[in-house]
Amino acid sequence: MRIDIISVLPELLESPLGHSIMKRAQNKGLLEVHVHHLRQWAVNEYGQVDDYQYGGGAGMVMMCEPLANAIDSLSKDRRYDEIIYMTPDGQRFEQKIANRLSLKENLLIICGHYKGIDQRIRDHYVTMEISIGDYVLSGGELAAAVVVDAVGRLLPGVLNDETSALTDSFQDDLLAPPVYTRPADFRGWKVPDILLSGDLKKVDEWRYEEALKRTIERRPDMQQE
Ligand code: 6GU
Repeated sequence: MRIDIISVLPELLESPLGHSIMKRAQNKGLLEVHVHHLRQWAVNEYGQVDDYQYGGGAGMVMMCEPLANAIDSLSKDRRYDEIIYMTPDGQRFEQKIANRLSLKENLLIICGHYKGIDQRIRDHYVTMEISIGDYVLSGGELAAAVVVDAVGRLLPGVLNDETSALTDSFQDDLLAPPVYTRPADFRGWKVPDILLSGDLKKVDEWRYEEALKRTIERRPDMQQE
């Protein structure tokens, strides 16, 4: 999968996407992330990419022309499956959307800043608008990094243990069960006996029951089949 990102603050994306699993995904050639500075499509020598909003009011708006030129230019080299705009008024990001996006070949993500981007770009180019939750960030970059991470780790071959994405919280509309490692007794705090029993069927049943209990208690809003 290839993901292109348009941003006015590319530095914000480097660290989150340059480590651990995201680094491995890219080193293995399973994920390509290309961050493009919007300024290279600025309308003048000052590198202007935003302007005052029509109708007045505080806050700048990202202009049509640099964004349209950026998208047109990038679209010459490949056909994007989705052109995604990161915005707090978008569709709430969740595991099912990550799953769906992980099946695509080419994604283009636009990170907004200030008051956001000119509505006409949203109307004529953007195919999907994503929010990562009901709070406001200073820009779309951290949200884009969240989406790239959630999608990238689902690509076949990225995780070491191929089954481990399947047992994540949310993958079956269930939170994950508690986990333990050595020692079996730490300060008198014991690991549940069942996990030491070696009975894999019992362990699986216990994990399922714990996951269910945790989900009902903490997330009564999550749909139980
Ligand atoms: Cl995608 N962008 C911004 N600026 N704030 C957000 C967000 C996105 N999702 C939640 N808050």
